[in-house]
Amino acid sequence: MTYEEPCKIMEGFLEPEKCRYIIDTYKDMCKRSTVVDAAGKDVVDPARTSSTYFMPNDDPVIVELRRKAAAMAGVPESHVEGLQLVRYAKGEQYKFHYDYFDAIRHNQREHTFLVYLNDFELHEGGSTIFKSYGIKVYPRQGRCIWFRDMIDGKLNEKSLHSGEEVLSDKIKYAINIWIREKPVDDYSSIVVKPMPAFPSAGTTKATTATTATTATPATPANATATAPPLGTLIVWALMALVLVILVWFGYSMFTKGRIPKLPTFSLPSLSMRSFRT
Ligand SMILES: O=C(O)CCC(=O)C(=O)O
Repeated sequence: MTYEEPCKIMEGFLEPEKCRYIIDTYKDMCKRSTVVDAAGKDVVDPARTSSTYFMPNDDPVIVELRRKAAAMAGVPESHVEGLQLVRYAKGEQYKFHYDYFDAIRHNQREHTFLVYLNDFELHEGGSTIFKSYGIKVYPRQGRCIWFRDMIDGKLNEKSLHSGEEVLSDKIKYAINIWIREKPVDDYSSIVVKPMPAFPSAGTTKATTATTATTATPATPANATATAPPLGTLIVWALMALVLVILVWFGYSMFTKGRIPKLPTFSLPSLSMRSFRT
């Protein structure tokens, strides 16, 4: 099966009993959804009011879904992110957005597979709307939409989409399967690890365009200056001493052709008389 523009809609991507299993097993794990902000940080945002949960990769149903999506996209399974269960109650939605990142450009999302786990009728809301494509897809149990976040190495701006507000008392459930350009566990290419003394990425405030132009102090305010331990200082001092002696010996051999004479120290001669009583 191959991808076709603008997006591919596949019925029966996941069997009904597996859809039911995912809902029953993981629905209570969902917490308020976040979005990735311009600095690459997960933040709560009024644009996305659903709840979500990243499901375990070793669940056999999840394993099967990961393999299936990776095979269709023609990439190794390592490019698939953790699968995210999405849950919308009445009044919840996800306004128009892209699935690709603004901040993380070196391992972008290339594909999205959105799998619906239950049915919604026209009057119940909960559809997925693609503005540029003029498409509104309603949830059907097991239906999957596959769309491209990148095409030919470029961000696909036509992939702008929204999760329409749920209008009924029914809960909408779906699974996000996002596939990246590179293996997802290659964290070294995604996150630059902070030095131990520096604040961790999770506690850093997002930098706005205005503050970004102000000079950055050479040392972060809350970096702690730690002196090397005493043992290290002693080893350094001994190594410096050995180095001085070697240079001195080398210099003497080179200029005088012999090893240097060690300085002699003579104690002042003590008068016996001073011991007399
Ligand atoms: O719920 C939907 O229909 C869309 C979900 C979505 O766009 C997302 O979670 O990124």
